[in-house]
Amino acid sequence: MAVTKIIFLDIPTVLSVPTSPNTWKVRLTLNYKELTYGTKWVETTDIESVCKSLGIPPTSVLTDGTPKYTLPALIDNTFTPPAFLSDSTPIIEYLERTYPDPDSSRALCPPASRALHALFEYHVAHSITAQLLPVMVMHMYDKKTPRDQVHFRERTEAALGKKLEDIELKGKEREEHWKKIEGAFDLLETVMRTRSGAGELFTGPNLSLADCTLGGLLLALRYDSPDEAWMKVSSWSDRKWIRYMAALSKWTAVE
Ligand SMILES: N[C@@H](CCC(=O)N[C@@H](CS)C(=O)NCC(=O)O)C(=O)O
Repeated sequence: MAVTKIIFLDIPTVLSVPTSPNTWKVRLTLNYKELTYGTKWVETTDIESVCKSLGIPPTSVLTDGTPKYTLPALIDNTFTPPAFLSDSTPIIEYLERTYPDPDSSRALCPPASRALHALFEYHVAHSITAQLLPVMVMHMYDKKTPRDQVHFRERTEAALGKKLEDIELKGKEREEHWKKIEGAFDLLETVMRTRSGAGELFTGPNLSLADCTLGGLLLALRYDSPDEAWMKVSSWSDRKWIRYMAALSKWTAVE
């Protein structure tokens, strides 16, 4: 039996699938590259202690100077010394460098595209991801494991000074907020329509780093909130996002 040398750290939920957009971004890459890997499931509550014990680096530093640890993370034991990685984009760049596809048209993030990809990530983070909490907070909470629910409630309520239930927008305000998010998705669809050639993804039929980012976000919305977020998103942009997810489905397996 082949020994699994790549260990991918992801966050469990009460579903049979993860719901973190950032971990999905790397899982899509691993599946697209057909790499053999095993998942180590780590609840959010344990990310810091597990990463420290394994030697995985933090991804940022908090205002008080404490290092912050996040998932996804990845350990690659294929080489000596092994690679210990965190942060989705650097992990994907490592996988791309270390396991390049012989067909260069299948490259996820050629070095010449890095600046455009960085701009894309910035745009999605600000126009979509940063807008989601007031309409997604309880859906996110519901899908977390019982331990992570306690951890998420404590940290989010302390950071925002409100109960989770009061962060959630209701009624007209909620619908207006969704409309704003719809506008951001429509803009992406308009831009994607300017591309010639076949395929629903950003650069055609093959995956790019931009698709890992957007695809990870769409998967998170679909699994965290099938009855609200995904119902809405799937009706937007002339049903573009249904076709987009169908194109992505080849790479969404969770072993
Ligand atoms: N820049 C990081 C961000 C990763 C991130 O924020 N991950 C979240 C899960 S989606 C996390 O690990 N949160 C743990 C925490 O906040 O303690 C990346 O792109 O990987």
